[in-house]
Order: sequence, then structure tokens, then C-alpha cells
Amino acid sequence: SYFVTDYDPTIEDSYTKQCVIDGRAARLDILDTAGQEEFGAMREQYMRTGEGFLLVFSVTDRGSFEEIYKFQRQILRVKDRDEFPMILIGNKADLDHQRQVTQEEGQQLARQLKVTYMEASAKIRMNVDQAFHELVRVIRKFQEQECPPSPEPARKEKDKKGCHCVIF
Ligand SMILES: Nc1nc2c(ncn2[C@@H]2O[C@H](COP(=O)(O)OP(=O)(O)OP(=O)(O)O)[C@@H](O)[C@H]2O)c(=O)[nH]1
Ligand SMILES: [Mg+2]
Repeated sequence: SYFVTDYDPTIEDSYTKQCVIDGRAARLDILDTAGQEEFGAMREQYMRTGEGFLLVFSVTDRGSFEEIYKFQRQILRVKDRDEFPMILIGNKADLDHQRQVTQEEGQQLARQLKVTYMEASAKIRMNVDQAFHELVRVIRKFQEQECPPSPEPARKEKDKKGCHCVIF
């Protein structure tokens, strides 16, 4: 909810936020992870625990865009899935004059990865909340497909805790 001007490389930060998305309460446990290769050792661990991923690159940094594909492959491999909840975000959309990646290229990669593409700016707070909300929608849809709620009358006492979908 606030923009930091300095560059302070992330090792690992976590945040929680409660919000209502499409009329349903959600608790977001957000893990902000390191982009820098030096901190890459923890990557597979957080990929294992994540229920959904925002893949964020900077539209002013071609290198960050080119890394996305490999991160997506790694997530799918760790999850052992062909698809998993993810959104592709092109950040720093406010710096249009420094662009190294066009909107069309972002969209093209998203089509290839079978995910939604959004451009965002942390600085002018464009599509920031929307990106998280959209990811929650994708996660909900995915989890309902994986584990549809059993119809109420058929539900047995032992099932009432809900459906556990952690599959390794
Ligand atoms: N103009 C502009 N600058 C931004 C935007 N988002 C981040 N920045 C700046 O870009 C620099 C890097 O931002 P960070 O959020 O620290 O980058 P990061 O990707 O988290 O970096 P790592 O933690 O090393 O992975 C900082 O100086 C930010 O102020 C944006 O949307 N627009
Ligand atoms: Mg960071």
C-alpha cells in the first residue's frame, strides 16, 4: 500500500491482508521473494508451498522478462502439474519512455504460458490490488476444480473439516 523509492533487495518478506473479493472473504498470505540469483536456494521451497504465483517482470528490463519462462517451468515441475494458478505482471508501466518490452510481447508470453497478463505500476498504484484479486479468483477456480465442495446433504460428519488438496 505504499511505494518505496529506494532499491532494497528482498531476501524474503511476508505480509498478510484480509479482504473481500467477489463477496467472499479472503486472507492473503503474501510471500515476497528474492529476484536476485544469490538468494535462489529457497526458491523450490516457496514454490512447493505457494497456492498461486504472481510472476512479475519489469517492462523496462528485458532480462527480467526473459527469466519468466524458466520460473514458470520450475513452478510446474515442482508442482508436477501442466497448469497452476499464476498471473503474469509487467510492472513499471509508468516508465513508458524506458520500455524494453511491449504490451504485445507481454500478452504473447502470457498466451504461451496460458495465464492472464496485466500491466501494473507500483509507483502510480495501477493494477496493484487488481493483480492480487485476479490471482485469488484464479486460485479459487483452480481449487474448486481440483476439489469441488461435496453437496451439503451428502456430506458426512468426517468430511466436514473440508477438502485437503495438498498433493505431492
Ligand atoms: N517508476 C517505477 N519504479 C518502480 C516501480 N516498482 C518498483 N520501482 C522501483 O524499482 C526499484 C526496484 O524495486 P523493488 O521492488 O525493490 O524490486 P524487486 O524486483 O523487488 O527487487 P528484488 O527484491 O531484488 O527482487 C526501486 O527503486 C523501486 O522504487 C514502478 O512501478 N514504477
Ligand atoms: Mg523485492
